[in-house]
Amino acid sequence: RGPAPRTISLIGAPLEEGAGGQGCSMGPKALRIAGIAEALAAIGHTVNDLGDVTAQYNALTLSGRAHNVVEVTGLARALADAGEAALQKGTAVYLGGDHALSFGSVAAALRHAERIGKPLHVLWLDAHADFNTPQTSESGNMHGMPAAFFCGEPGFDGMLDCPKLPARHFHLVGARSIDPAEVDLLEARGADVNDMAEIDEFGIGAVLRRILSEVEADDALLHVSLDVDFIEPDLAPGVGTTVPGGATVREAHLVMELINRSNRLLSLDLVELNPFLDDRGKSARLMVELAASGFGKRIFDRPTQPA
Ligand code: Z70
Ligand code: MN
Ligand code: MN
Ligand code: MN
Repeated sequence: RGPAPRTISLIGAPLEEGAGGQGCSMGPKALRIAGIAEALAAIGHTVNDLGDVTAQYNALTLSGRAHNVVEVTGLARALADAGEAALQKGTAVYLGGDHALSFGSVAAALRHAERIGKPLHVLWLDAHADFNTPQTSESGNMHGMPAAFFCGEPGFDGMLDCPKLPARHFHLVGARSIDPAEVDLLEARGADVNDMAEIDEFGIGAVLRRILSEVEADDALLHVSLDVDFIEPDLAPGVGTTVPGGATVREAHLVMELINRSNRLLSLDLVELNPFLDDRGKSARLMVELAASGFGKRIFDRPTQPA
């Protein structure tokens, strides 16, 4: 007996202009080769791969540092529209692409939640907070900014329209590399920051159960954003920005299993996979396995591999 069947739309977002280096544009292809559609279908879900979105570009400048804002905005707008349509039919899984794609995927979730009159919570599984603005960012890389955008920080005028997420509905888990300006902003806005020290002290299960109980108490929908660098770099090397001390395979699986059990999942980002840096598809396969756990694959369904 498996989980209740869902209709899942896969939407490719081959964005790399939000990151500091190249390679994430190959992420959607790598996730498809690693079997994302097959893995979700094997659980019993109906999977529709909508292909990669195509962006249209319009002139736009922001004040401060925001590299490639035209490319990021074009992709994000196309993704927000495609995502919004997909969410009318069921669940969306976004195949990234760097983390700036979440400007669009979270916009879609916020628009959908508003339309059906439910609150949204966002679970951000990441070594980073991605809470910079063009004013605070040292790097200018827009993959470090989506959470500040959808929580309503100023500095993103003209990018795309969506309702804003209350910062206390932004649940950051796995953080271990937050810039000083981000620390101040997260604190001032009341975001829910759970760093690795808390995971070590209380266990990731306790942290997740507390977050999911808040989602349940709000009768809310949940968007999950999974950055490859949430996981320990040795286990998932296919990412441009590695920070030691990440989640183990077991911790990451437990997170996804608890998300599945909550039955609140609206949409899922799989982001920052850089196949150019990966080790024989290892990170791509792990991301597919984690996504499958989020949609009801059980740990005892896994085959034993030959040595
Ligand atoms: C840094 C910045 C970041 C991801 C790196 C790093 C941001 N805080 N995000 N990798 N996914 O440049 O803003
Ligand atoms: Mn990120
Ligand atoms: Mn990150
Ligand atoms: Mn609330």
